[in-house]
Amino acid sequence: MCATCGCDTVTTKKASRQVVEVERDVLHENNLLAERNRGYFLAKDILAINLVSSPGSGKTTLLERTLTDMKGQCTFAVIEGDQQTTNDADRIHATGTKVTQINTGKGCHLDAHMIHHALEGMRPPGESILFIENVGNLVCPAMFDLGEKQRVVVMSVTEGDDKPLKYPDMFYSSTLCIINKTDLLPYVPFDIEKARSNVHKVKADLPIIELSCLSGEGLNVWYEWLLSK
Ligand SMILES: Nc1nc2c(ncn2[C@@H]2O[C@H](COP(=O)(O)OP(=O)(O)O)[C@@H](O)[C@H]2O)c(=O)[nH]1
Ligand SMILES: [Mg+2]
Repeated sequence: MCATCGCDTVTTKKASRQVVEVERDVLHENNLLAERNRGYFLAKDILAINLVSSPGSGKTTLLERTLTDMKGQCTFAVIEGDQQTTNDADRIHATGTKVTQINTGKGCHLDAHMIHHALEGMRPPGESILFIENVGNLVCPAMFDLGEKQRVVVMSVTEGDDKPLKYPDMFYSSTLCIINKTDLLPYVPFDIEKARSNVHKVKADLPIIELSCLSGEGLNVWYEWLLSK
């Protein structure tokens, strides 16, 4: 069983009821804190963006490119979430951006409480964009509002075009879907038409941006999206 959010396959009715109750309490408390974070972001004019995906889809690479290419146009800060290591924070630090790493230990997602604490420590500048890179996982982070304004789900062409159907909560709760690693399309059996259709089966109006952090193709569309928010 997932230690933090209680996700599990439940076989008995009683166990099922208990899981639902625990889940309700945990999520209720999280939602209250998320509203506090949202108020903080609003007051300071901070655009908070929660980046969610399975591990390895390219979240940190997308941030490295964005922070470098848009330097001078916007002020950025980053909160990194991983179970262990400061690897991603080190990569972000190398771009010259203010960054805080949260290690969740056995936890499979960031929650609003962790973000609240990180904000107290880092005090991101006003009128900025705050990226929050969530723990790589297409399940639990969907349930935890962090107080963000935008939730961006990143899938990559090496993961298979069926992922939106398998993990619909993540795609449904997002406000943008990025399909990354399009440079690999000639080499993998990924049907991009089917992927688009699967995304829209889950959420008909979810915008999709196709890009490659490696070749840079499509990044301008992502930058335009960011500036429009
Ligand atoms: N071919 C290719 N590889 C990429 C691209 N974006 C990221 N990667 C690679 O994918 C791997 C995982 O990237 P990373 O940013 O650490 O993923 P994260 O776990 O989602 O943060 C790394 O080896 C990256 O170099 C891309 O657009 N094309
Ligand atoms: Mg990462």
